Amino acid sequence: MKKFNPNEKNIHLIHEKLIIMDDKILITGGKGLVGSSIEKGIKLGSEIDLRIPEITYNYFNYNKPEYVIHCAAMVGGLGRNINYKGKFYYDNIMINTNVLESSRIHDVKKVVSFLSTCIFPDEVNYPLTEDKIHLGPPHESNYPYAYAKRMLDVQTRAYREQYGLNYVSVIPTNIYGINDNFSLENGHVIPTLMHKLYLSQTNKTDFVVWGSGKPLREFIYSKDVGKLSLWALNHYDEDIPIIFSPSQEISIIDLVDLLVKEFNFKGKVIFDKTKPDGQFRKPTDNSKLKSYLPDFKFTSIEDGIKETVNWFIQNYDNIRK
Ligand code: GFB
Repeated sequence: MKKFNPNEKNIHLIHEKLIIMDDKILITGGKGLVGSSIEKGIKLGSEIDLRIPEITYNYFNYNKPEYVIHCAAMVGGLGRNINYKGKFYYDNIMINTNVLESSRIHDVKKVVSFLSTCIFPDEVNYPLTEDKIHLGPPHESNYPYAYAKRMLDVQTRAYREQYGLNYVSVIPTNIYGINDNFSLENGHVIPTLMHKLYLSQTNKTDFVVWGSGKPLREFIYSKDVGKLSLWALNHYDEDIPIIFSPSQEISIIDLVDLLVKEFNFKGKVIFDKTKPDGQFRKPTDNSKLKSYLPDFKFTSIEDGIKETVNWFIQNYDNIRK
């Protein structure tokens, strides 16, 4: 642990625990699902276009953040990934490259970057562990996003090696929660199905779900990701990424049952098999995280969905949709 320097205003040692002061942490993508769940830091939204090197550089030059939690990305559900493959590659490779390079040039002490479990190979021995990221091609539905995120892992490790920078990355599974994007075309499965159910309830129409319902997914509540990313900023220093997941799978059919119950929906549920199922499953092994935080309590999917549905209904007029 670095010797305490009283002149250093933004770092305090409390009981040997490193506490980084609020105004020195920059949260890119700070107004999105993940960024807004982090209870610290300067929340940077899309008002600054991080795809443009000069704009990114000038922002860092002017604000001089000392720590960065890098959540900014072009994201979306299965449908958006399939329909915007070029943009998913370009936007994410540019945003990540600029944020890490501007961080390096402006002496940012630590960057925590976000990957996703969809970057893992589609065909690999399950469960997914951190050492398997580059062992084969990702699923064809989202390979541009997956490779751009894999390159964020590569850039992070390269900067550690050449510049000795303590930059790290984390791999959350599918995230859901308040402040999500509830778009019917571009959203992830949980927010999109919530929106569809709400409309079916209101308009007395059938509730149409994509695909067979057989795929399996793991979900983590955004507030848990917020806590874990601050933990990583303060305590995770390894060169390989770490998986953030409760490592519990649920089928889309069972997820639909949970949502139908939460909305007390009595109408017809239809599985539209003309729509894609995407990757069949992405089961993770979270024992690395457990080795650090054996007592971390993940929010149950029932509680997370209940809280998100209440927030969704109360904020319907102002949500992203
Ligand atoms: O959340 P989701 O869009 O992303 O879809 P992925 C998950 C599953 O939900 C798929 C089913 O099996 C879909 O077929 N599903 C059922 C629906 N109804 C719907 C619906 O109305 N909308 C959507 N979107 N899905 C993404 C990656 O994959 O996971 C991203 O493409 C990112 O890059 C994200 O990594 C976390 O889990 O299939």
